[in-house]
Amino acid sequence: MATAKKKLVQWEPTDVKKELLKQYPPKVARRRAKQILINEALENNTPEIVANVRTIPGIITMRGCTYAGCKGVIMGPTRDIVNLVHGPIGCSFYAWLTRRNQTDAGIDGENYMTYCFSTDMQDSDIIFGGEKKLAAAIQEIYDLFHPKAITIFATCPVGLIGDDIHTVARNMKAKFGDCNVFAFSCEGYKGVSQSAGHHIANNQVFTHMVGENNEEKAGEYKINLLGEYNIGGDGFEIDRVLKKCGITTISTFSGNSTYDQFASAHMADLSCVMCHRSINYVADMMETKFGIPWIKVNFIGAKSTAKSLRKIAAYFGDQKLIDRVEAVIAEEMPAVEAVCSEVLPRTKGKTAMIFVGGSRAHHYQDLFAEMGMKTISAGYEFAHRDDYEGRDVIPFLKVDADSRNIEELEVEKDEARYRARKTPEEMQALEASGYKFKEYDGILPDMEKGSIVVDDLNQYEAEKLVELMKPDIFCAGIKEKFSIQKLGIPMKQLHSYDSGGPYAGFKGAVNFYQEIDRLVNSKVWSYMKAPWQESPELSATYVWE
Ligand code: CFM
Repeated sequence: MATAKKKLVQWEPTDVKKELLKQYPPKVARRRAKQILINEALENNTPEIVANVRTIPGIITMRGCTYAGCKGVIMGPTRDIVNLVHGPIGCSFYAWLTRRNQTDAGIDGENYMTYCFSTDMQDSDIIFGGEKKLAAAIQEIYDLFHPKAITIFATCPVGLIGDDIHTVARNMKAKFGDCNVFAFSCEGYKGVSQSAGHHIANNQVFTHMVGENNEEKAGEYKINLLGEYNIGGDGFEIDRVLKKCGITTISTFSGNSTYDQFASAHMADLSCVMCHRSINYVADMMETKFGIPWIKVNFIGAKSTAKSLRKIAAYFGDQKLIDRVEAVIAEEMPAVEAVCSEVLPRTKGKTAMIFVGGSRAHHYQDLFAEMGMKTISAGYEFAHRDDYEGRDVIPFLKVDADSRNIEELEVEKDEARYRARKTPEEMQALEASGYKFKEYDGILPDMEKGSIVVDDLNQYEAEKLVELMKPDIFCAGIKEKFSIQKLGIPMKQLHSYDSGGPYAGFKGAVNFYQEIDRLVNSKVWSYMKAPWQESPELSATYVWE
C-alpha cells in the first residue's frame, strides 16, 4: 500500500525536548531550555516561559527586525499615507508589497500602497549625513502627491550615523502646514524582533494622529478594530460581517486604513483587539486618554467569530443589535457547517504545528479545532510572556536593557475629550454577568497538556520537531516553507496565506477548511524524494578522515 508515512507516532514530550536541545553547546542548551515548554496548563498553574529575549547569535531565527515591525506590519497597510524609508534601497525593496495586506482604494481612490518610497542612501550619504536628501525626498513627495501625511522610517544606518529624522519631519510639517509629517526611530537593530517595531509605530501613531479629527461620526455601535491587518483580505470579510450586523467600524489599525480613521479613532465607543501582541498598548492608551473600554476578540474560526460578535453586542446591550447579531450568525453558519461536516471525516484526528509571529499561532488553533484537528506544537517568533501565559503576568515582566530601549508613553486622561462610555454601575453589571474587559489568557491554557510550546523556534528545531512528531501539517512562513516540504510534510504559510485567504470570519473559515482538507489529504509531499535520498552515489570524505 502506498502509505509513505504510516504513522505510529509515539513521542514523549520530555524526549522531544531533550532531542531538540541535544546538539547545542551546554550554554546555548540552557538558554533554549527556558524557551521550550511542555504545556501543563490544565489546573490553575500556567507554566512560565522565557520570551522576548535576544536570539542567540549563530541560530537561524525566524524573526524579522524592528524596522519590519514598524514599516511593514503597522504602517504598511495604511493606504493614503506616504511611507518613506530613509535608508539603502534594499530595506525598501524587501518591504515592498510582500506582506499581502490588501487594500481597497475606496471612492477617493487615494492609495500609495503599490509605490515604493525610499531615499536610496548611498555611501556618500552615510559619510556626510542624509538629512538634506531626506528633506528633498519629503518635498518631492509633497509636490507630487499632496498626501494627508508623510511618515519616515529609520533603517539601521540612519541610527548609526545619527541623522535627526524627527527634526527634519517637524520642519517639513511646519513648512507645508497641510500635511502631517512625522518619523519613526525604528532602526532594525532597535529591539530583539519586530515586536519592538510595533511598539515604536503605535506610539507615534497615537501621538501624531489619534485625536486629530473631532468630528462626530455617523452610525451606530461604533468600534475600533485594533490589530487586524487585512492579510489576504481578512479585514474585508470582517468588515462585511460587522456591517451586516449594523456595527460601525470607526477605524481599523491598520488593515486598509486611512489617515482619517486614525485621526477619528477616539470617537469610537469600544476597542476590539484582534492581535493582542502588536497593539494591546494602543487599546490601553485609548482607554486611559479617551475612556474607550477594550475587549479581546478573535475572528479566526467561525465559532470564534460568532462569539466575538456576541461579545460586541453584549457590550452595547441593545436588544436590536443582539437580535441582529443572532440573525446574522444564524444566516451565516449553515454554509460554514455544511463544509465543515463535509471535510471532518477526512481531517478529524489530524495534527498541526503552528509557528507564526504572534497572535496567529494561537488564533488558528480554533480553526483547526473546528476541523477536529489538534495542535500538538506551537509557538511565537516574538510574542511576550503575556501572549503565552495571559495578561496577569504583565506586572511581573522583567524589564531588561532591550525592552528599556523602547519608549513607554505616559498617557493621561484628556480632560476635554475623555468620556466614560458606560457608568461605573453599567460596567460592574457587565462584569458581574461574566463579561471580561482587557482580558487575554494567552495560548497556554488553550493547548493540551503535553503539547510543546517553543518560543523563537529556529530552522534546526523546526526540522527536528517535524522529524520527531510528524504532524500532518506545519504552518509558518516562507523561510520555513521549502525545508518543511522537503521533509514530506505539507506546509501552509500563515503569514502570507501563500496565495490564499481570507481565512477570517465565516467565509474565511470555509476557505480554510477546504484548503487544509486538500493539504492534509494530499500525499504528494510524502512521495517526494530528493535525488540524493534515492540514489546516493556521490559520497565523499573529509580530508582529515
Ligand atoms: Fe499580529 Fe499579524 Fe501576528 Fe504580527 Fe507578523 Fe502578520 Fe504574524 Mo507575519 S501583527 S503578531 S508582526 S497577527 S506579519 S498580520 S502573520 S508575524 S502572527
